[in-house]
Amino acid sequence: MYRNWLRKFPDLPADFSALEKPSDLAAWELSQWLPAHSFTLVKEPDLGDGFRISGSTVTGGETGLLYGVWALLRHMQGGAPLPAESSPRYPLRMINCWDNMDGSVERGYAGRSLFFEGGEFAYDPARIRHLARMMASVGLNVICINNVNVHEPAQGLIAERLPELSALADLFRPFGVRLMVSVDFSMPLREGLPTADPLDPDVQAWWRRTAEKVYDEVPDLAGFLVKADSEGRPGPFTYGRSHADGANLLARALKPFGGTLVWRCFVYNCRQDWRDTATDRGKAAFETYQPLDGLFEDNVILQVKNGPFDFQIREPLSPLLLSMKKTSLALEVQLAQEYTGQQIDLYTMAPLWREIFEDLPQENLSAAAAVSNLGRDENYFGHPLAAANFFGFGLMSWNPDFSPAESVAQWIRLTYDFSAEQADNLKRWMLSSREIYELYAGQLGLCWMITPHTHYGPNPSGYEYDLWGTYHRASRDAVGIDRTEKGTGYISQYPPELADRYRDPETCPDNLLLFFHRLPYSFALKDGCPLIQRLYDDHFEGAELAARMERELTALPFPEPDAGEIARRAAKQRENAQNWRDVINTFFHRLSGVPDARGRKIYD
Ligand code: GCV
Repeated sequence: MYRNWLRKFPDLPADFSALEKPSDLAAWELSQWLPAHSFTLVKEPDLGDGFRISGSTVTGGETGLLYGVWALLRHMQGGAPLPAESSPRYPLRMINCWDNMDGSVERGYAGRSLFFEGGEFAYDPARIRHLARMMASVGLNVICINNVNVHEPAQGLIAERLPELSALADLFRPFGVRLMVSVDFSMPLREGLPTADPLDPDVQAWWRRTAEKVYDEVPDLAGFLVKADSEGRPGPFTYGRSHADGANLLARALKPFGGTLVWRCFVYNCRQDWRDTATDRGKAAFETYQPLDGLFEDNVILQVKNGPFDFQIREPLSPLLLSMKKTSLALEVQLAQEYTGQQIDLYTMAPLWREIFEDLPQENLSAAAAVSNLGRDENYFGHPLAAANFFGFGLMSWNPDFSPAESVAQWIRLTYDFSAEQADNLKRWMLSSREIYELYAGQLGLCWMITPHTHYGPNPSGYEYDLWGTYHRASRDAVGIDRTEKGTGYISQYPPELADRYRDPETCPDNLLLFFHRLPYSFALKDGCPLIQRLYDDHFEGAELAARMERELTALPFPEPDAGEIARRAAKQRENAQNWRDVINTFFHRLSGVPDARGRKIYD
């Protein structure tokens, strides 16, 4: 079996009868590596996920022992610095799978579902255990197995499918990984009630009974995840109720069992008229949730995407993450490279998360969630190097101060037997891959130049006259959207210091300029370069770098099957980058009529 960064570790045993809990597994992992007597494991339940390593003793809670052992193993095998003690910043470190029970994966780029096929549970227990081991090795502790768009028969996961859910939970349990399920807000209707109104006593009783049955079968279920009133999903708005009413309904049902209700804040009008320039989709989440701050039960976590839109190449931090002082929050990022090359183009995310975490107040952030990039492909991730995103997310949701460079270096050392020079070369390309992608696929904070629906490849007018609220409004003279108070007013959702910084194009960082401002093509950027010239230059440079990256990556001695997978993807990325360059440059050239100052080829 393909083992990713665990390839140098021994196989898991076939018989798990003696490995029921994380501390058992901690002892087993250690015994494979070190003579049994050289390390002692001491359980100190109060430490929970945390651990201490001193001399030849690892002390930790039930799960802490397993994380402590993995810290030790990553140190020995991957050269990671060994902490004397450590505990995670966020109690919940979650992977959100968007897997459907028909076996498809929404926005999945690594094959079909690892859990489902043909409307049924269908998995290889050995692969599930391996996935759980990968999660444990980097401190991840929750996996939501089904799509937030809950299509039948997935509603049944909390009804007639409970025994199967329980069997899957058993596989994850020894690794300290708890299951979560996405549930449909209108579930009571499916079960014969006339309404799903959160204030209806019968509906409340129905959810309480359901939670009881669920926890009878899966006593350590982490909780429910809900996408409501979003992109056609049912929700409390149908009944004229608020999202606090909706979330609290489920939270109260889960509370007696210690369950958490994770409620996504991806709510916006997806039927906008492009002619309406006053409505700004970016404002929607803040407008819906900020007035509800303080009204949620204490086992509710509001899960907020990192930016106000939808995992675009560059977005500012969502103002909602900066403004909910009395509510627990989860940061949601996307490992699946929906808008960032779909696990064909190389796009290493740790530098992006560093920026996000740097700006994020930590006080009420209690969880980090990542939309999964997993699938049934042999290597789980499609692009072999996309595994580093899963790995890095684990390390950075344990410790958001973790260095992106160290996370990538550690992953390379664990995964490949490279010389220091080869490893450095790979690390350099991985760490610059995000900027390279940004150069050719969307710079200066310009969003939505992508092909609608598939979200792959350039199509600068594709979303422009559509109903999704996704516009760049490029014209003959100018491009971008004025989001200051003179425009849509989005900027006023930020705390004053940040709003001041973004408001003035002179102080707004260039990489977000067209997100916040509508500017003429002649506008001089910080280095004096006219905006239109920067658009051209970046696209030429991005395509050149993608070509160079292909040459250098394919010169590295990757083992098979990685070598072939990487070469195929790097060649496709080179073609993609050229296509983006030509389509976007021609688009702006036709609009503006401004020639490239350096006389390079732009198609008419
Ligand atoms: C799961 C975007 C994606 C959808 C996804 C949605 C979400 O709109 O394109 O596929 O649905 O985000 O995050 O809920």
